[in-house]
Parts: sequence; C-alpha cells; structure tokens
Amino acid sequence: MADALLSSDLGSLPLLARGKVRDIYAVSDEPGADLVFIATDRISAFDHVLGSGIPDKGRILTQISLFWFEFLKDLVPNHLVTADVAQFPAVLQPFAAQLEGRTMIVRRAEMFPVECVARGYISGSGWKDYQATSSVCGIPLPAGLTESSQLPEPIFTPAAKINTGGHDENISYATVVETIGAAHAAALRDLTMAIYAKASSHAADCGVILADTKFEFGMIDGVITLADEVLTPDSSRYWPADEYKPGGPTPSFDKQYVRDYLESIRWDKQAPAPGLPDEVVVRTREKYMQAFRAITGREEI
Ligand code: Q0Z
Repeated sequence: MADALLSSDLGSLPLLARGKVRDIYAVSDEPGADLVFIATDRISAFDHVLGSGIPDKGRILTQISLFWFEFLKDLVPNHLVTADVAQFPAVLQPFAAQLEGRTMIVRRAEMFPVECVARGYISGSGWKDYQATSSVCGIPLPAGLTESSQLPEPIFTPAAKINTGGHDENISYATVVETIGAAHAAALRDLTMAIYAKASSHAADCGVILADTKFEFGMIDGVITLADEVLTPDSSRYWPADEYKPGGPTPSFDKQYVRDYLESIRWDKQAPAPGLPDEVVVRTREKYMQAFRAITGREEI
C-alpha cells in the first residue's frame, strides 16, 4: 500500500487554510486566483486528527465528490475547474505526483457563513436537540421518534461555524435570514433540499441510506454555487441499508473500526491522538472503497 499523505507541501504557493483533513492553497498571489483544494489522507475521530492516515482516503473522497458534482451539475453549478492534473497550471506540475487524484482546482467563491445541512433521519446533534426540545433548529418534530429513525420528511437544519475547533452550532432558519437575508436564505434552503432529494434517491438505488449531509455554498460571478467537498463520508452520514435498525445509534460505517479501536485502548480523547494499528488502517481503507464502489459503481479509484 502507498504511504498516507498526511500533509501537503506546495513549496512557495500561498497556503490559505489547513483544515482537519483538507488543505487549501491559491494558485498565485493574484486577488481572486483559483484555489488548489487538496484532500489529504488525514482522518479525524472524536474531534481529533489521528496520528495515522488512511492511504488513498483523500483520493477516494475526491473521486466521490467529483461523481456528485457531475451527477448534480444540471441542478446546481459548482466550483470545480478541473481535477485533471495534466490541466493544472504550470506552477503545480512539479507537485503532480502528490496531487494526483486528490486535488481539485476550484473557483474562489464568496462563501456564505452557513453550513447547509439536510437530514432525512434523526442522528448526531439532531437527535441530541430533539431529546432536549422535541425540535431541531426550531422545527417541531413529532413525539416518539427514536434515534436514527426516518423523519416524516427531510428537514433543513442549518448551522453556524464555530471557528475555535468547536462543533458547529445548530441555528434556526430565522437566524439564517438575519445573517444572509431572506432571498439568499430561501435559495440555499431550496437548493439544499433539492440536492438531498436527488442524492438520497441515488444512494437508495445503491443500497445506501444518506441519513444527512452538509453543503457549503458560495457566490461566484453573482451565482450561488456549490463549493467545498460534496456528499463524502466526511460531510455526510452514509448507512448501509441492509444493516439499518432504528432505536439506537447507527454506526457510520466508514469510521467504525477506528472508533472501536480508540474505545478499546481507552484513549482519553485529549491530544495527542494515537496512531492506528495496520489492521485498523487496512480495514478502514476498505470501508472507504466500499462507499466509493457503492455510490459511483466503479471498481477502482
Ligand atoms: C472552503 C475549508 C479548510 C478545507 C474556504 N471555492 C471556495 N472559495 C473560497 N473559499 C472556499 C472555497 Cl471551497 C473555502 N473552506 C472550507 C477549510 C480546508 C476546506 F481549512 N474554506
């Protein structure tokens, strides 16, 4: 197996951000220059980046995003310029081997400061909020829902980014309106729910439940545009339909071996996060490949 790419290095190109998993550079110092969006092989669990990566994880997730950008292109414009390294600008060619398969050149967008989440099932922070208030993001829900159960209909549950490493905070639609205005709020909500409907229908055809997912949108040339990664296991909860059982937490299938291992060693969930044994790495890589194969219908990345 190839080594995991834990950190990208594009020499003197301007590094704009390192996230838990992705690194973003600009292709030049020119204002508005395109961005280099790299998915590394880092993996996070329990809010920490682990000491080991999963070889090819960044490639697998990038290929899943590219599948969905193409699948959704008639519904929503996206920020992709190209993922073909041969078409990347000349300054990137010395880094071709590092970038291959895991990198998108994207248009720079004016990002909306709202995480656009669609949920068809009640899980994660949605389940927490429901237990406390019978509602999520101010949307009242029927009594008697159980953890992981399907909602009567999918709901828009926006969140605000918390910069300092914390979890996003669920917010009401009224707060979205106050933040970005009524017209943009309605447009992001309607796009989010239309994308979720089309994507969850495709996932169901592939034997996979798309329980929830998070989109980020930005404005490019005055047009609302889908940005960031889309419908990857890092931004979504994918559940195998044949293992679905409401009434408890549904293990999101990609990181289950990782979480089980970290619980088994009784890590205190404080930095530094441990590395993973080879067996956990190999099995987790296979889980990401299973998701890739199910969604794209392709055998190899
Ligand atoms: C996305 C993020 C991080 C990875 C900024 N097309 C775009 N234009 C402007 N900004 C962004 C994009 Cl995708 C953008 N993010 C989220 C942060 C690593 C992704 F540190 N931030």
